[in-house]
Amino acid sequence: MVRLLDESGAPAPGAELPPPDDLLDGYRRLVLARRFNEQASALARQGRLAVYPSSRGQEACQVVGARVLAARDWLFPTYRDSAAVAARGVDPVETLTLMHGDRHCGYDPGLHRVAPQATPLATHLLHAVGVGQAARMRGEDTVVLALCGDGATSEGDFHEACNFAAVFAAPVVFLVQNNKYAISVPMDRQCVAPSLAAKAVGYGMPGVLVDGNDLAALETVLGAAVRRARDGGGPTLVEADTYRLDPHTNADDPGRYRSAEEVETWLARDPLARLRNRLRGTGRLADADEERVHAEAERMATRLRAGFAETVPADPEDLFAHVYAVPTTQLIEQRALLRAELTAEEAS
Ligand SMILES: Cc1ncc(C[n+]2csc(CCOP(=O)(O)OP(=O)(O)O)c2C)c(N)n1
Repeated sequence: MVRLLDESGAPAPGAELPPPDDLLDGYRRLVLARRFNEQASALARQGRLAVYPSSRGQEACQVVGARVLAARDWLFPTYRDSAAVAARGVDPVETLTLMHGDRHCGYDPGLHRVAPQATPLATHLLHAVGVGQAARMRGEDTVVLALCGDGATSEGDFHEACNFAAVFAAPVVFLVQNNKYAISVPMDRQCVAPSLAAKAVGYGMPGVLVDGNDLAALETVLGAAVRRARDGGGPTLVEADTYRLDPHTNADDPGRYRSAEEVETWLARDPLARLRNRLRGTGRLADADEERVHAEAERMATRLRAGFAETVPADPEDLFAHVYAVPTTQLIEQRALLRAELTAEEAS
């Protein structure tokens, strides 16, 4: 496993770290992502968001895409990757529009080069490969970073995306955030290969296992994979060893499938504390820097609270409005049933 900074923030022997200014920017992004996760989780608890799948603990994986991708590249995120979307420069309120329960993703994917967050597991990996391959056929040097979880690697779509990308040398980097659980399903019920990165051998592409809580290692590994894809070298499968500290979503009770001790173990590997220790220890992160970063994070959190302070009444019939251009007979029947029930309820 590639690791450049150990859990205390000390460099591994012989480690070539990214330049200090890059680490400092990485730390700023980690603090923003952590605050984003905390604020979004609080909004979900208050009923201001319909749901929030938090990436607390996985922030290093979330923010590194923003540092390794160029403006012309594409990010393909899942429902877990709101912090990655925000890190890419999408307005935080627009980012959470989908989690608020709206029918659209809240931002312009073409403008930001960020696909809508995918809820169906792994389907977006095929879209990512298609976008990468199309860009290549047009002679562009665009790279696509496609995110997914460990559970998604058991889907047929994951296999098809990896195989197609490898055969056609599509400019795609697959980043699997192995956070150890697919809701309640642990890794040993998901896969018995030596690692998820090892699956790359079967597709004929490089596979790299990296410490997903070590921003320096992630930046180095993903940076190299992006350069390789841009230079026509084809895809790379990167597995990031990380952990979801929060429940799967606000509707999950993780106490039913994992121990408090296990969570404690991973709290000690926190990606923020590790990088902070390194930066403080080398004198690169002064008190004033910390204050500035935390003030920026608070401004972002205030903006999120303001953005979701109002509850806009929803029309229940909207459920049927954007499914098909021409609604099916079943949908028309269901809409009539709902209308009748709501009218009867109002009358009683
Ligand atoms: C095709 C499909 N099957 C099932 C689900 C239901 N589902 C939602 S999240 C989830 C677990 C996914 O785990 P993983 O890929 O490890 O990602 P994580 O949530 O841990 O980030 C499942 C099975 C789904 N969204 N899509």
